[in-house]
Amino acid sequence: MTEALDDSPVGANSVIADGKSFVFETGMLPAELSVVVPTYNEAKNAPLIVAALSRALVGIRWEVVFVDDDSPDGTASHARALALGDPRVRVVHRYGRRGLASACVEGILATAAPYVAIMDGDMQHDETILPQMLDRLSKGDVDLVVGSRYVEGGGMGDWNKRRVAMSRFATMLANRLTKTAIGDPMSGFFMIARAPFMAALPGLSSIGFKILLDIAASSPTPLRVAEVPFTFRNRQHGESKLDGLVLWEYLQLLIDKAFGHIVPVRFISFALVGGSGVFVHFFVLTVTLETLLAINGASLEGRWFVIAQGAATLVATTTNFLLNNLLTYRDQRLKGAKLVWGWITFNLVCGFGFAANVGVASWLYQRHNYLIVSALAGIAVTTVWNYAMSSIFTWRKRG
Ligand SMILES: Nc1nc2c(ncn2[C@@H]2O[C@H](COP(=O)(O)OP(=O)(O)O)[C@@H](O)[C@H]2O)c(=O)[nH]1
Ligand SMILES: [Mg+2]
Repeated sequence: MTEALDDSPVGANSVIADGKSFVFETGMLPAELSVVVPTYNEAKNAPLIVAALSRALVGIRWEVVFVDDDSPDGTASHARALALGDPRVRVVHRYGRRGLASACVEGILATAAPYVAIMDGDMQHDETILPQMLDRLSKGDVDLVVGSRYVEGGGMGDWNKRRVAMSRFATMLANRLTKTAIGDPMSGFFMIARAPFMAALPGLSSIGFKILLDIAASSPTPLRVAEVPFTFRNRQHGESKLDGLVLWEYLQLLIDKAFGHIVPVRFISFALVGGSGVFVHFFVLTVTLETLLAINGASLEGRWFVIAQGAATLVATTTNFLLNNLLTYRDQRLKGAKLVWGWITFNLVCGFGFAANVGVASWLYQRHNYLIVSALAGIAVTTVWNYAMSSIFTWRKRG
């Protein structure tokens, strides 16, 4: 491959990327369009996707990048088998991590194509509009083309009323946040040029499942947007991965976009869970103490308190651990034996955190005598300590 000189012909065997024209040997042309497909348990759908793209993208140099989070149904190895028969198929296999948005980002970063589309791996998105999207985008006057369910001609398939209403509400919130007029900023089906994506990259939260919203909100300049309507189809095989907690993920994304530059959203989540632990603690403490006193009478009250306090601490630490595993570290959720080991390290971390709490609070109290200030300082130190240490020892990122 050689970089084209100004006077060299730009024809079918050349590609323009980063403002430069590259000329290729015929038969070695790289993709101009990369379709990034995040997958989790889509083994049966993967071949359908490849076949559908082959039909829809005749005359376009395309590739598909499946980004699979080590699906239990073996989607990644199915996709690799497809890739052995068709060089346009590529696979990014992630291990020990989950997340739709981060999968899309890594898929886009794994290709050199000047135009990238994001499309679901369950055949719900209508691949036949991809050529129209590419046509629109390659004119160069827009950064982004959204496959939109709301503009005229678009449709929702057979979504139920509640889901449509929820989606419209989320859309309204999103438009406020991005200050970009996208008819359907919640759409998971869109095509973007490389440069505007790279510009948004440093600001991305990569939390949850609304990657388009994330990109639009992170772009340093408002994205120039066009929309192409499509009708949402029904999922071909398998089931939806988006459960009740997607609302929580959406909230996390909004919080990160609003306050993420001040404090990490994970810390906010960790602190909120910690706050819930206080209620759990007092509830268990009261119930245990009342029960012990009712059974044994008021004698030895001091000893019953120690037992009740110990039980409350253990239960509250456990609920904190489980909630953090579910909410704060949803993308790195521990399971099975790792869950047990995580619980042990979390207890150890919190044990030291508790010692630090008492130490700092009593030190301050002895010097200044401000009860509430001392207590709050102790709590703050513990929260930061527990957060930092559990992120290292309990939910350490596997690289
Ligand atoms: N890599 C990856 N893909 C995911 C994850 N969760 C969902 N997906 C994929 O994202 C797409 C949309 O998810 P889906 O469950 O169909 O959501 P729904 O259409 O809103 O019900 C599908 O292709 C899923 O396989 C994830 O954690 N990691
Ligand atoms: Mg789907």
